[in-house]
Amino acid sequence: MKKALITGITGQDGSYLAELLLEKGYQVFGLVRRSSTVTFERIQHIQDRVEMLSGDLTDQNSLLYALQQAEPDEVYNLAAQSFVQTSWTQPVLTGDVTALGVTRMLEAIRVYNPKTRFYQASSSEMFGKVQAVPQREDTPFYPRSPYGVAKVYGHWATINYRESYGMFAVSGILFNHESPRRGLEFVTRKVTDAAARIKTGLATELRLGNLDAQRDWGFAGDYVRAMWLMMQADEPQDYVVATGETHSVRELVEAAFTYVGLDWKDHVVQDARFMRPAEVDLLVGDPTRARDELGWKDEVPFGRLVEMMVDADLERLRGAAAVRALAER
Ligand code: NAP
Ligand code: G4F
Repeated sequence: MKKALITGITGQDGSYLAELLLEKGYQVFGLVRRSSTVTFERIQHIQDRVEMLSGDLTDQNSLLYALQQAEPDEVYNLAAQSFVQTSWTQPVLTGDVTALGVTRMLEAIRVYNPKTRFYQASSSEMFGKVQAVPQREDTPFYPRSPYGVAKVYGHWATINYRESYGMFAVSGILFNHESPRRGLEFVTRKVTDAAARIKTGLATELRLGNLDAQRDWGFAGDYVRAMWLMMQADEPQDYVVATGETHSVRELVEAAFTYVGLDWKDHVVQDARFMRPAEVDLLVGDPTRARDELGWKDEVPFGRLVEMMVDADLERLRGAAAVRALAER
């Protein structure tokens, strides 16, 4: 039985990846950091099938200890301070976790067992102010946030350990991917949650920043398959994982509100608080290498993704309302 250690298992991608690896018969370990509240909401349904190990990407010894406990064949490093906006207010923490955390894990693997395969969650944010359209594996980086800068560091650290020590260390340059499990602070989930709230009478307006930004949005469940495929390849290689289609935030809002029968213009208010000091205007990836070499393809188109997320938010809010009504009887 293969063993995998996932950092960031309590996050969106960690939860989908853990499900996938369990389906494939892996023994799954998850690195979780100490918290005063429970953070297992996304993995509740599989919690008893996963072994949790306490650790933090800022704590070198905890990573070594986790490797000793799990003895994994594969490590998926998904943990990060992953919210771009927060990276301007917490740039040092973002660098510590999202950049140096990668080196800490690579060092732990090098010392403990350099034969362990390593996956790094790189990001299309590295392309930032894009130097080519669409973006490919060889497109130069131009990060536009402390988060993007930290991801460039992690990306090159991964390549450097591969080249310096011959480790099987790979980077997936993943474009935005979303799901009903997406954090509420990211724009897709903020929009689908708001559309559902307004539809059910719980809210009347949605405050957003830049409506012109364009993103290549796919479904997280599809993207974790690409991570696993990259780790099964004969040779370590970096891949762009994307749909190849781009949509603006305005189109996203329109799709979500139209789906619930509302006119977005009646509810959306632009708010300077959600504008960024430097914006990434346009992301669209070219996933040709992943398609040709890994046989990977996205399966959930943009419109279906938005509907799936709105449906899940409606169901959650209606469920909560039914519970409240029962309690008030
Ligand atoms: P997410 O939902 O924000 O999850 C982040 C995870 O990292 C959480 O489990 C969090 O734990 C954990 N974490 C944060 N700081 C940590 C620390 N110091 N030590 C250990 N764990 C820590 O992110 P996601 O959307 O699943 O993304 C997964 C990875 O892919 C991230 O590295 C992200 O930057 C990258 N990425 C994401 C996308 C995307 O569109 N989703 C695209 C490209 C790259 P808590 O639950 O305790 O907070
Ligand atoms: O949903 P977002 O916050 O995602 P962003 O910044 O693209 O980053 C996500 O994708 C990256 C991959 O490219 C990941 F590496 C990263 O970890 C994260 O998962 O914002 C998307 C766009 C931005 O242009 C932002 O300015 O939406 C725009 N936007 C407009 N109004 C907003 C809002 N974003 C948020 N979060 N909130 C708003 O109110």
